[in-house]
Amino acid sequence: MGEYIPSTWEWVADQVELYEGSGGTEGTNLRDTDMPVIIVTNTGHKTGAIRKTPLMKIMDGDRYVLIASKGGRPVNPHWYHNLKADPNVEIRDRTEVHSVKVREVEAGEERDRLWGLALEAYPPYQEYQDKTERLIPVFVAEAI
Ligand code: F42
Repeated sequence: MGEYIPSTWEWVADQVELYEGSGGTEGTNLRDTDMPVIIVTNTGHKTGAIRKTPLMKIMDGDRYVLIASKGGRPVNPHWYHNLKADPNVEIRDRTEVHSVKVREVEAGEERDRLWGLALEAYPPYQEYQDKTERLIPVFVAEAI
């Protein structure tokens, strides 16, 4: 693993610093909301750098669901490519850190069900999907 390179989006890098710096006791919600956030530690597939990506906390039972929405921008987030290259990531959920293996859930029944759970937890995902041609990728994380 390389060294940690913070997100180029300052508000994101700031949230990671507060979340991790407080051992998962502060900065654990989406700013100005009470919606819980997790942090996915992944490996940059080009740089080998450690990347830390806050995402909304979406659960399917005891499995985490990761939504590569990037606010509905036309291209997938960089972290999407990192997870495809190396699905072994760590998920920090407040004070707990889980080692998991993620897999992308292709279009179909399972994805529809998971997308429904995502919308329940964070309705703006639908606005993001309406903004872009790309089908927003859905990952499910299974404990190793
Ligand atoms: N993003 C989501 O997609 N879904 C969410 O549910 C979500 C929730 C959320 C909650 C709180 C918060 O603070 C942020 C939240 N975000 C959410 C934003 C998320 O954390 C990411 O910032 C966002 O999805 C964009 O991801 P990104 O990986 O495109 O990040 C950019 C800004 C970035 O860091 N780019 C780096 C750069 O230097 O430009 C490169 C990052 C990288 O991983 N590079 C790879 C490498 O090898 O190091 C190469 C990757 C490649 O493209 O091949």
